[in-house]
Amino acid sequence: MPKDRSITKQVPASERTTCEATCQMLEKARKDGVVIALDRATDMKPCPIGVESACCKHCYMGPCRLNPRDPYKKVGICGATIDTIMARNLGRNVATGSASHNDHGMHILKLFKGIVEKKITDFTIDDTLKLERLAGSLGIDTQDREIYDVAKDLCDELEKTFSNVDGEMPFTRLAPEATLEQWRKGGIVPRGAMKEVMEMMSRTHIGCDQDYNNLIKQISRTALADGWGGSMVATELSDIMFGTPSPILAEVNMGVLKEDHVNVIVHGHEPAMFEGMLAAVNDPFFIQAAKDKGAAGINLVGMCCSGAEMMSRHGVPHAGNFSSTEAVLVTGAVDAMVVDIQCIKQGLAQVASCYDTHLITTSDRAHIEGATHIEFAEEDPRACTDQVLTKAISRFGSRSMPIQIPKQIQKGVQGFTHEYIEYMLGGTFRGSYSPLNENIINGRIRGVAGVVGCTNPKVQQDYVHVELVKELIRNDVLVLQTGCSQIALSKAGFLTPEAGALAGPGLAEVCETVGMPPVLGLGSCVDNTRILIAASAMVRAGGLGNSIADLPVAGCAPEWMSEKALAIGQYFVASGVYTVFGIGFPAIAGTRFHDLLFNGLEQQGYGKWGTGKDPIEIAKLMIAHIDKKRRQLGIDKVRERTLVDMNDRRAIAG
Ligand code: NFS
Ligand code: SF4
Repeated sequence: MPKDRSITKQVPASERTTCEATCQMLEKARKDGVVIALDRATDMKPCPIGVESACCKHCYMGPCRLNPRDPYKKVGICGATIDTIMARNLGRNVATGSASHNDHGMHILKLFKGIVEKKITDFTIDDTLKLERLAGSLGIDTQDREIYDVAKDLCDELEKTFSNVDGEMPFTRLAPEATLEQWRKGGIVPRGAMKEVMEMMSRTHIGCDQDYNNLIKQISRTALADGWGGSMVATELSDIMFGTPSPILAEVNMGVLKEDHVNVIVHGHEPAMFEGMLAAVNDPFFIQAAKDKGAAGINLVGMCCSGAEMMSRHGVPHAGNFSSTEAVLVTGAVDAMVVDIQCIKQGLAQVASCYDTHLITTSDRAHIEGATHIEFAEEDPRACTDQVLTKAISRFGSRSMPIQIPKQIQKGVQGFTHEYIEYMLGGTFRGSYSPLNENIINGRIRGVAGVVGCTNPKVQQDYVHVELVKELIRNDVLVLQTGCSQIALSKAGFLTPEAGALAGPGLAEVCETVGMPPVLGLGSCVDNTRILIAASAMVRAGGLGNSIADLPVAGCAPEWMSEKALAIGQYFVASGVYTVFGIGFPAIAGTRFHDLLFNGLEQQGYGKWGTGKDPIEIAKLMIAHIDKKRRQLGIDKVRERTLVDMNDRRAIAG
């Protein structure tokens, strides 16, 4: 394999990350002469034209580069304007992101179908209650029927998510009526995911759709086909097959690795392989095999999104988020890292080879040069998992590397869902979103924010996530989290009821009464759909307007990097949510397309985009939006009164 070229620029490791464990491993990597993304990012100068999406390579007359400082001075050789170019670029980003989540969702559906048809026997239906509830919500008859018959109908219905060429995608029925009407009026109700992604690609070919006002419709439709499509299928069916999470205590950060155990990390996005690994590591045969080599046992640990899912469902420990995946190998303690699809850095292969770790790819859709490929098939999971364990155990037996495991470890409550929020706030007998709405209306909770998404080595790892969430809860904003952001806050200790003390007086009171953290972790990135369903439930519970766009809520991906993040951002915007991206946004401020995204869409009745770099600045934008929505709902005054009352009471008590 070609060696990583050495880098020329370096800054102190502590400037690259606020995660202590990752920092120690970055320092060790440098000593060991190993280069990881956190250092490569310092050395890489991003293209100033590309960073603002001012170039096009959709045909070979170009690539055409426009001047981001004077974007209307030139057009592409075909005559494409800067607005067309930026819209087409965003369209293709969103198409890729939506394709990724829909590909994931299709695989989950295929597994579900295999179970229903009894062709797959290693997995089963775990949550029959959720199955019936979901089927019922889609209009499938569940009365006095065999569970497998209901499941079969659900399969057929959900298949339309991907294969429809017209009509409306099944899960769009779960959106509030006014939101769905808004989509209908705008001509953006998604039909089938394959249709939307294909049309997005076709419309962005040279010489096709060249009006950004028309392109944005397909961009939204393709994004909605992700949020209300493949991602939602993935989450809902994963819950049905592997169990709907409920709050569970789990450990996070590199300290979860154990020197005296065989350490196996699973890093990726599809839960089936991870579930298969979990079954295999509990097999007495392998536990004995590990002991025969002198290990105390086998330690299965997750990373990134499937890690977040396994942590939520089963309390499997989690070693860290996207920016820590190379760093964790530097410990020398990882006997095997098993990966599947998405967000797997190719750089892992080089780092793994330096530390004698087995890097094993398992998906037919994602090989990595230099890694060992052991394909995972749902029909026979053990064929893959057993080979992985055999390799890991043998590597433990012949460990030659010095091992250094950072001590950092943090306990937190994981595994919240929209179902659990309903139950937790509403109580066993009257599970409902009304108490949440009441607390919003009376001002104890100012609003709700979704803080989600990646880490990006362009900025100090976890810094923007943590500082932003701190500021939001301080201002009585309840925070919902997923993905790598949730891991950042877990590491920082915010997913504990004790963190309620860091919240503003209103939110702190609610947290104390209910016994919940001010920051609720909902799982992986596809689980962002839990936020969509929670928002829809809030609308239905009443008192906060008719559509998602009316709610005092806002979203943010503070350290985003992936095309999936853009697809998610756009489906939140199209669903009515103000969505702020940290780091930057691939469009030039001051252009017409930028104005459409950051302003025009809201005027049309959707949400809108925002961007900011500093966490406090981002928090201010989100809170200002929440306050604007409170004003429009006529509940702004109540909050002022409530908080005065609170202070008065405290003064009296003190
Ligand atoms: Ni989401 Fe998960 Fe992390 Fe970002 Fe990647 S792992 S799907 S894309 S980096 S949150
Ligand atoms: Fe240039 Fe137009 Fe070709 Fe894009 S499509 S590369 S703007 S000529």
